[in-house]
Amino acid sequence: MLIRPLNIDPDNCFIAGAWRAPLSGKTLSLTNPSDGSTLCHIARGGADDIDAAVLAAEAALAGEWGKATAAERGRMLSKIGRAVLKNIDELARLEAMDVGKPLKQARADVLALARYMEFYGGAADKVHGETIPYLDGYTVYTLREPHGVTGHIIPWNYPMQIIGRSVGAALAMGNACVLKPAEEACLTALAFAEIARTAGLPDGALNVVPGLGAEAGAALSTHKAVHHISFTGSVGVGKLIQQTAGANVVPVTLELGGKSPQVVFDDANVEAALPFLVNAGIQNAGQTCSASSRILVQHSVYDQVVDAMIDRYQSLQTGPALSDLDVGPLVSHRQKEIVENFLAKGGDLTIAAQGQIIGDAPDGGAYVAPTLFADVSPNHILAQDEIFGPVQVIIPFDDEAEAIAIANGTDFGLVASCWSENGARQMRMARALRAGQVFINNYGAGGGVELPFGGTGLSGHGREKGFEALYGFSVLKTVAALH
Ligand code: TAP
Repeated sequence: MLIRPLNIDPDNCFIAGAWRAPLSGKTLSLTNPSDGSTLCHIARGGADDIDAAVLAAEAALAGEWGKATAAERGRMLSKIGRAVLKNIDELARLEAMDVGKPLKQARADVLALARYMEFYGGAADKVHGETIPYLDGYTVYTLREPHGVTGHIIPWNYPMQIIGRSVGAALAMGNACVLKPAEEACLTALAFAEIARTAGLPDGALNVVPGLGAEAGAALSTHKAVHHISFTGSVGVGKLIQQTAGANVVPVTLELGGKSPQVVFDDANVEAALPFLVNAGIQNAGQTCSASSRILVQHSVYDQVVDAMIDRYQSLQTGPALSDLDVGPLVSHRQKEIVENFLAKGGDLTIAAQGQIIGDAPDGGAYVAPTLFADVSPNHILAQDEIFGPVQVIIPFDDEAEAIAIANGTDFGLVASCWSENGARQMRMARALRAGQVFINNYGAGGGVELPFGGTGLSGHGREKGFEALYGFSVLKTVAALH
């Protein structure tokens, strides 16, 4: 079945620049989370398909793609970025239907994907080795080389953004990629591969094998001819991949979850903070690794912040993705169940406010009303575990030391922000907060592709985005010549 106008054949894998039926002949059905209808069937790729994709990637490295200069690779990526932009309406609509994301959020993801291609296109020929002064008679220099075949296992929440940051950086450095998208959301991954092929990306440089994590994903992460794994997803699967890929001594980048705090001090510009406090929690229905699910507020401004957040929550509207409201459905009924189980664990807490699910939201949709809890103890399960839904907790604190202890008091360390007008406090907090990214008087800095991104603790390790990703997707070789 062809999805036009993007020309994707979703019950097939995309291998060596062509649509290929999965060798098992099996498919999976893909559901529209806005109404529960079946969108289409997708390939249930398995180990044989992963083998074929890895072979195609190796052939690309031995052929045209492997021989391309850094400047040629860069031009190719820039061209793909422009082609992505030309398809913005179709890609956004496809993502909205597949993931359940409100249309304007899906459009932002397309823009980000195009921007990643532009950024990594421009950066491809700017990463290089160096010469090193050494003993008399030696010339010593380093080369930055691709790993070879890179494996990319991605989740359903931001397919296009994660493809941009990981596949974009890997291709820039001259790797050939095998991508295993999530079974709940693989359509834009397939569309991207087709757009890249049409733009001229050589066959085999990017291969996409949809399927189940336990089948296609496991086969990719344990494949002996894959030389680097980039994984974004849950902590449990991340730990597993660290072990299985580690058994082949393959480097792994893990971008896992978070329980990211925003800390609001009494010297903050509260008005400026308010939109960030809520938006960072409910964007993509809270299904964001960097979602801010904990809001820490100093006592003297506590009531003001809680009241303002309650006001905002009461105006939030949830409904079908194509209606383009504040919040869409969750990606699946499975995810809805996970979030509802968490809400049940908050039964001892008082709900401060909830958004509304609009009256004509289809019964079959995976909707959860955004829910705000106030006066939550830092050790409560809702303040400790990643929920991955539109749920935020507000926690009061007395002073800076207590704020730091609470903010750092989970197993995660992805993002944190500090709201304060005191410059010295800003600097102290930037150092004290345990997180891969700290934002001062903002949250997320607009998601710029230039900013290295990754975590510490259970949030993972390694950095993607920005120039830093290019180092991760390449290997340094030292050459010492005696003459
Ligand atoms: P995961 O199971 O971690 O899925 C992420 C990716 O890994 C998917 O492509 C998945 O495939 C694949 N995968 C699953 N098992 C695998 C295995 N044994 N070997 C290799 N790959 C495997 O996440 P999920 O089930 O979609 O979501 C569950 C929870 O994970 C969420 O509630 C949330 O807490 C967290 N999560 C975090 C993130 C980020 S960005 N940190 C993103 C999504 C979810 P299939 O899904 O196709 O089976």
